[in-house]
Amino acid sequence: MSKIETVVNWLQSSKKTVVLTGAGMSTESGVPDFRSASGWWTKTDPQQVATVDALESNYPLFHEFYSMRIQLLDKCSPHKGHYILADWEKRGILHHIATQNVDGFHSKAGSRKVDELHGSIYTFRCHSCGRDASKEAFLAKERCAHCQGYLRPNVVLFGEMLPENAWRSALSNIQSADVVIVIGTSLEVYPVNQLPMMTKGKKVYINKEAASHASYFDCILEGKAKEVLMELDD
Ligand code: BV8
Ligand code: ZN
Repeated sequence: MSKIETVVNWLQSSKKTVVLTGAGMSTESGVPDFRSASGWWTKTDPQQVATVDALESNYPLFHEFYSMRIQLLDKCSPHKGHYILADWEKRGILHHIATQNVDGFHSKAGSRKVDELHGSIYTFRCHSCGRDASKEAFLAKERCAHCQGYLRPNVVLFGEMLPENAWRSALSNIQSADVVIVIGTSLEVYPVNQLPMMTKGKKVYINKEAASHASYFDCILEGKAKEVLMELDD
């Protein structure tokens, strides 16, 4: 039996299937990932743009990095793989998605049960007083109308805590799953990289290259997320 047939059998007999995604889930939508050859962190030092210190000590660079990503994302959209996962939720094959992605593509494709572990690049707040802010105000580099503080997207920067509810939900869903499918992540970022170790039963890893975390996975499907999901969905 091929690996794909094995995973399809797991999906059909699983009572609870959870998917964990990273930036490799969106590269086929035209959105760069972070750590592969064409990733953001090969061109930009994350310490210079994706930390609280970067925001507070070099706001122009922080603002330029996130504005550029928002403008790129505005031109991209979910691909077939996102829609397959949304359809699996409707058909009762998939029960929950935990994503590190901030692009909102799973929800845009119709998935309803999605935990955004690293927040969203599409909602904004004042970094000082926490008041909500608009995308237009952020892109126009306006200051907070209430306290003149810096505006920022609601992404989780390095050193910041993950959203409590999303983290707890992802933890309990993955721990109680029969099958966990991990798609398009290097699993380099803590604490999300702890999740695969907390699973029992069957775990599937879909990346372009073999997982450096192979020991956590019962099956490694090489290949691109969209292609593999389309094969699994046939
Ligand atoms: C926390 C901002 C406490 C949002 C991101 C020293 C100093 C400070 C902190 C630390 C430190 N050492 C460790 C830490 C903790 C730190 C961390 O892990 N740093 C590491 C990297 C050194 N973590 C944190 O600070 C986190 N907070 O720890 O708080 C805490 C404790 C307990 C419980 C809760 C909290 C905050 C982490 C979030 C940081 N924010 N970015 C943004 O701008 O997007 S991280 C950044 O990496 C993104 O958010 C991204 O989602 C995340 C993970 O990356 P991946 O999604 O895995 O992407 P990557 O490119 O790495 O991999 C893609 C893979 O897909 C590749 O393997 C590629 O081959 C593959 N692929 C590509 N295309 C495809 C494909 N596969 C299939 N198909 C394809 N088509
Ligand atoms: Zn404010």
